[in-house]
Amino acid sequence: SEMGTALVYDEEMTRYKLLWVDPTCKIEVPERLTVSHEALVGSGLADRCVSIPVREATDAEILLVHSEEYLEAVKRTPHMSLEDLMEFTLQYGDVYFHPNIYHCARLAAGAAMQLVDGVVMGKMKNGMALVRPPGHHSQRSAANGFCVFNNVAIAARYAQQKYNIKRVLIVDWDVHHGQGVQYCFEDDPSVLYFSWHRYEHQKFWPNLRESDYDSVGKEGGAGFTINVPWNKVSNASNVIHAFCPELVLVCAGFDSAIGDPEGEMCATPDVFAHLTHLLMNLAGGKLCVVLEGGYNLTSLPQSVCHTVHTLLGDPIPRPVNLSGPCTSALESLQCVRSAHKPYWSCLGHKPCLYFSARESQNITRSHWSMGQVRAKIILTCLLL
Ligand code: X5A
Ligand code: ZN
Repeated sequence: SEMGTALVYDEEMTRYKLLWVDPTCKIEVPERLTVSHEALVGSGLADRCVSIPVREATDAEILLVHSEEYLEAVKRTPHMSLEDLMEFTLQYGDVYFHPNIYHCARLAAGAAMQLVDGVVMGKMKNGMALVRPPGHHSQRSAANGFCVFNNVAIAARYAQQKYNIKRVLIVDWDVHHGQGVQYCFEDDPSVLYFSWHRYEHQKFWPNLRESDYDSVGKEGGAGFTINVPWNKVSNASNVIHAFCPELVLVCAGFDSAIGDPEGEMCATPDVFAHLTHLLMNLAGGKLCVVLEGGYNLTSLPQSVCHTVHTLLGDPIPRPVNLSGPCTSALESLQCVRSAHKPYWSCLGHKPCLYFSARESQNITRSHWSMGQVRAKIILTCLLL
């Protein structure tokens, strides 16, 4: 259908897995993709989308973000013995290699670009790419955090180069900080990177100093990196509108969803309908959602379905009550705001946040409800 919602998926990306024992990596399984796709098919959502085939990213496209040495090194992995693969893996953090992961990583980056092609050329209004491996932790010369090539960063550069798009917004709602995306664009004002992530004063992976709110970008890109470490919050929607993106890409991790073994949060899957809905109001609706994390095989497919439902224009579930975050989150809001004030005149006025003290207390007490708090904070920062 014309101007519909694109779905980019290929079963080939399920054909790699962890071949040795590694407790850190065992959650990144092929079933993440199969259950998500089956849920879209079973609910009739897949039929309502326009299927776009994947393709392999070319060398030149991968080199938009990665170094030649790194690409050449990864290219050798399909021919390695198990022993060599294990050794190759050891130089990177929280990632594994497999003889077929290089092929899948090329397809994952290619899928993100296929989605950009469809949306930017106006064949579809928006869309989602279901991919493995994820991308947002991978860096110029490093695999990291289950990621090999930085799918969304490559897609952003591709959109700029091929379609002359000047301003790309990347929203990262994965529970982890996408440091790979941040490094790629930290000195570049043409890509605004906005990430919410669990941080816990550097106790949560990837445990980086530069994931904090005071990393705002460098040189010409100062003000164009916005980090909202959990449980700190910013009124960033003014900034996002002032930036006036021509294209919005989402690093869509669903590892903040309920029951996720990695995120340990409890956002209900309908939260992702709201996030999607809010982002659909930017860039004339040009929205490309690309899968990153999400490791609970029940909540992941539900979250994916909520996202695609919303992309298709179906009514969103009743809005969650926006009564708001705790005092420490409000304090942190001020931190993010003051860190960004030198760069954005729209941050000059005070945000008006309305919260009930009773609920704030309830939600700050138990770890279990952190996801709910996070959901509210996210919605609050986007709505204001
Ligand atoms: C894409 C993603 C998480 C890696 C966690 C490693 N990666 N502890 O969610
Ligand atoms: Zn993640």
